[in-house]
Amino acid sequence: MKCRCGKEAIVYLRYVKRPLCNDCFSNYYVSSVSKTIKRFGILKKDEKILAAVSGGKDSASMALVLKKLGYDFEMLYIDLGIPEYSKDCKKEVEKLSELIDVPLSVVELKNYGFTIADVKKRPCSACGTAKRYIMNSFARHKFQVVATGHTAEDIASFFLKNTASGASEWSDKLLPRTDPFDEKVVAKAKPLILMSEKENMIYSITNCLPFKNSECPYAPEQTWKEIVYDIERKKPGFTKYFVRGLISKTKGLGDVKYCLECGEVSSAELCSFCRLRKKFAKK
Ligand code: Q46
Ligand code: ZN
Repeated sequence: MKCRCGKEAIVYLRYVKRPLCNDCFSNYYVSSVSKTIKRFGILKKDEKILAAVSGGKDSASMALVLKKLGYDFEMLYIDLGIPEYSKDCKKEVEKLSELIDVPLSVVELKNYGFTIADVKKRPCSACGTAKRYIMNSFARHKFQVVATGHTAEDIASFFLKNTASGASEWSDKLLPRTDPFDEKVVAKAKPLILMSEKENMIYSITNCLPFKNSECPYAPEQTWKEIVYDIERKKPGFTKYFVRGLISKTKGLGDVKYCLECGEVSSAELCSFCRLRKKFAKK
């Protein structure tokens, strides 16, 4: 299988129906993230960003792509005190920091008097709370925004789980960026919100990024993610379209644009009717 540049392809992206070589995949990846960041105003060039890194492929990919796009950022690793796992992840983020030449800070949860290993019931819930708390308080004095490596699958599965459990179907966690409602709160951003885990995996491997390729021992069964993977297998592109739809559901509310051609309300520069006219109208 050849890439359209003529080199041997390393991957076939089913939803764009294209085989891509190493270089073309990397270019595709960086430009996709860049477009998403611009389209949804996820990050600004003049702000100082704190990138939360976990030792996994998603946040490693986020760090490299932010570096390539020229953003001003540093990294934070939170050592949750999970036996073996946290130590291994820390080694990977230290290697990453050296490789991409971006400063890394480490905060240990044990300095707050406990670790995730001490939490016997629902460790992931405690872990999420601890991470959010530490990220926010660490970032507050020096950074304007905290960026995390959430993927399209994270967002889609969160939405499905939330909706199915009867909880409110909407949540800030689904947004590409949330800005603070109080001066003690730092903005949160998800630059990889439209990238898939598979794309992050390929990007990490082809760029020789260090990452830990095994799950946290406390990771629960990922039923909703499995469902998302299943649909994606049957309907390539589903996850990205679904997440894009979720985002536009709120985006459309405060952010009205007008078509450059006819002036009607539109989500893009040209409204879909004018795009149709351009395509089909006889001159
Ligand atoms: S680290 Fe923490 Fe995850 Fe481990 S304890 Fe659960 S939430 S599974 S992203
Ligand atoms: Zn190519």
